[in-house]
Amino acid sequence: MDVLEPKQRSLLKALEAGDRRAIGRAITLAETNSTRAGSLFREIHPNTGRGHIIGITGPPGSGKSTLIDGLISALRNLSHTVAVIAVDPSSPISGGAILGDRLRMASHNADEGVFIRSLSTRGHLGGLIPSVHNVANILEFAGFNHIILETVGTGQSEIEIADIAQTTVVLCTPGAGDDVQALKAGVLEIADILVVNKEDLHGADITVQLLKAMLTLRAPGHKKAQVIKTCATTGRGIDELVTLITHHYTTISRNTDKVLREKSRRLLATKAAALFMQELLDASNTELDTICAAFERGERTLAQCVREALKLKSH
Ligand SMILES: Nc1nc2c(ncn2[C@@H]2O[C@H](COP(=O)(O)OP(=O)(O)OP(=O)(O)O)[C@@H](O)[C@H]2O)c(=O)[nH]1
Ligand SMILES: [Mg+2]
Repeated sequence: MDVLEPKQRSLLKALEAGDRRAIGRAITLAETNSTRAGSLFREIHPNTGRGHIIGITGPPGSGKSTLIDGLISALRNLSHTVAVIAVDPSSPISGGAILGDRLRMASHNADEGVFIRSLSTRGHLGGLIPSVHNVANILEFAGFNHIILETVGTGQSEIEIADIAQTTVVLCTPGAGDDVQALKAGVLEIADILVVNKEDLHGADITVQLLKAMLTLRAPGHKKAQVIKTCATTGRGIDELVTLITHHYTTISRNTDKVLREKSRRLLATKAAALFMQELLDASNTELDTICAAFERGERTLAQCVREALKLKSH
């Protein structure tokens, strides 16, 4: 049982009360992945699981931030609180996109029931999972009903996000043949809801038909995904999207759902990989040096060395 330092104890109290500065401080701890944060997160974790984590992903410029802005308004009208984390897996915190996101959601700045933060995950060992997961937990602990994770759909990151989120929304735009093609590569598999945003542009209906056709090709027994059209700039379709998102949440059961169990397994595996990697890279690990030396001399294959390193771990 960890004993929290008095400073951490008071941070925890402030967090529970939803204090915004405390939330900011805790997120910074999660971002820097500091070892001191470990005991804090162990305290937070059992008290999470009450928030609905929604992943929103899609190609650059497909309208994710604009749509989220509309979602925030719709959820606030229902008196729900909303936190948004714009996850940027590639670039360090800088002006550009992050500033754009802030401006796009600026109308909610003065609202106590809304919290928006960008998270740079570049340089994190083992992908995004450890920090994003901790940040989502912090926001749940601070009492937010919905935690929206925005991430650009460029590869692995959105698939990782889908393991954290209970509901995953994938955006694309009409007529963007390349976007729809790109969806094939795994992203379609993670979608609970597919949104054709920018429905005001030509070809939205064809894109919807195309996506529905692609969905029928998913593996049998695969979860059903809904397809809808939205126009984020005018707000058309957003109420329907909120209905689909909340409905999806109520239909999944956290403990028994097969899909959730798969997610938990992947989450666990990713976290384990990150922790193991950290240990392996620890310079004081002399036993590992022996294994490395055998590899360098060509006495063992890489796979054999990995197995030996894993054995070290279980001792
Ligand atoms: N015509 C039209 N334009 C839209 C719609 N939704 C968003 N846009 C515009 O598309 C552009 C990109 O929107 P963003 O919300 O920044 O897109 P994003 O997916 O968050 O972009 P990144 O975070 O950079 O990947 C902006 O100029 C929006 O005004 C829509 O429904 N119709
Ligand atoms: Mg954006």
